[in-house]
Amino acid sequence: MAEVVRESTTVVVVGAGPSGLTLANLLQGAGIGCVVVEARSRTYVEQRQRAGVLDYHATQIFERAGLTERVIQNAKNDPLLEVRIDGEPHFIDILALAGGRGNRILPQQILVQRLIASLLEDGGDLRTEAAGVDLHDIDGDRPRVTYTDADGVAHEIECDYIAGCDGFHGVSRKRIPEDALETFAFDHGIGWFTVLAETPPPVHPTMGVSRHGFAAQFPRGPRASRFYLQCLPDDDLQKWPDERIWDQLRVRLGDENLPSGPISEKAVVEMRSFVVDPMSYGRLFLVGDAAHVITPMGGKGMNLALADADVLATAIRAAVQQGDDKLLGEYSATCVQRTWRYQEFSRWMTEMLHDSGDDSVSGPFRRKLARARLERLFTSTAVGTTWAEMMAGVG
Ligand code: RFL
Repeated sequence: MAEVVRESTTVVVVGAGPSGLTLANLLQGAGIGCVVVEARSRTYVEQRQRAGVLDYHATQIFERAGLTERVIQNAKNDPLLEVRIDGEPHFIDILALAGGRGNRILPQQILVQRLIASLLEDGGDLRTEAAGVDLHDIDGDRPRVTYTDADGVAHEIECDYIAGCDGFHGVSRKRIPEDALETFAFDHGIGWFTVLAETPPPVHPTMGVSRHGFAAQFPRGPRASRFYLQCLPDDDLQKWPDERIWDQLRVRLGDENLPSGPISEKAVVEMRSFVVDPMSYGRLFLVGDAAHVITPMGGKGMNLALADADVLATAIRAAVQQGDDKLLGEYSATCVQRTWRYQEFSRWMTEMLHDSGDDSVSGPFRRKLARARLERLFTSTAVGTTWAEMMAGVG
């Protein structure tokens, strides 16, 4: 029989996305042994473009851990959001309304690159290209993670805790007995067509509301923009040639001079939300997208993942260093509560910004309601503050 390399550590982190890498950095900084096991290559995870904004709450996680310089350096503040309603610009000052607690523009792939560099600089143990990752005895005292490395060598790592940071399609959640989890799923009934293009980023993140449907343009580094266009839930990529994309963006964003540029990615994003409760089982703790998926509206997916990682790191620290399991016992309830607050926020924005434009699905009455809601965002400081605090992740 082929030899199996048997190892032991305190925490095995499954998945090297934003949540797994943040958790690993926090544990390593606290002197807690951990091994990160990632199915993909380092190049792959470092190139994966998705989110672009680190909310204030997430910046504070790195600040408290003394990682600001390594992780957030040169990330610009993101003070204003522009909403173009029928072509008319309206600005909302997130920074001022949230009491100076500002978000930072930091593309997800840059965050991942920096977190990997930081982990390795301090001697962290990151194992990429791990095939057939599996979890065993998650409700026993010494759970195990097994995988085969790129040279075909089988590994078995015994540990105290497993952090399932392997995203929505990962293996961790699937190892929890189905009857131990309650699952909540919601289809928002719309689609978002997303395009990543080499087009100068907007001066401010911009959203367009009009009869033609919702659209948005967000910065992704100094030379690129991510665009979103409301579309049919089952829309066909073939029906979106480049010319139609640029025409629709110009109409919906009310900017006939919007420059076009080479498109490097086109995809239809499923506007679905998903939450499991509880987020833990035995010695397995689900973190980030493994436990909940939120639509991109409001930019909370990555930020919720980082918030979970922070809560779990603090709880593991208390358990390992003070023998106190209380926070670990509360991990799921703490994170699930936060998740629902932000699911509600994302849904609020989705309804407000879609229904107030194209009313072909929701009808004229709901369009008027949504417009009233949208107007209040700009006229009521109380509503603006609530909204800005949620954007900053402190609401
Ligand atoms: P990730 O990023 O999915 O990372 C999971 C990692 O686990 C690995 N993996 C495994 N490893 C070992 N064994 C297995 N069996 C494994 N299975 C999977 C994967 O290779 C991967 O490296 O989860 P994490 O860390 O929880 O982070 C979540 C965020 O990535 C996610 O919430 C955001 O990207 C969502 N999201 C956005 N979030 C925002 O905050 N703001 C945004 O503007 C935003 N825009 C987006 C988004 C997600 C998008 N897509 C493609 C889903 C835009 C898009 C288009």
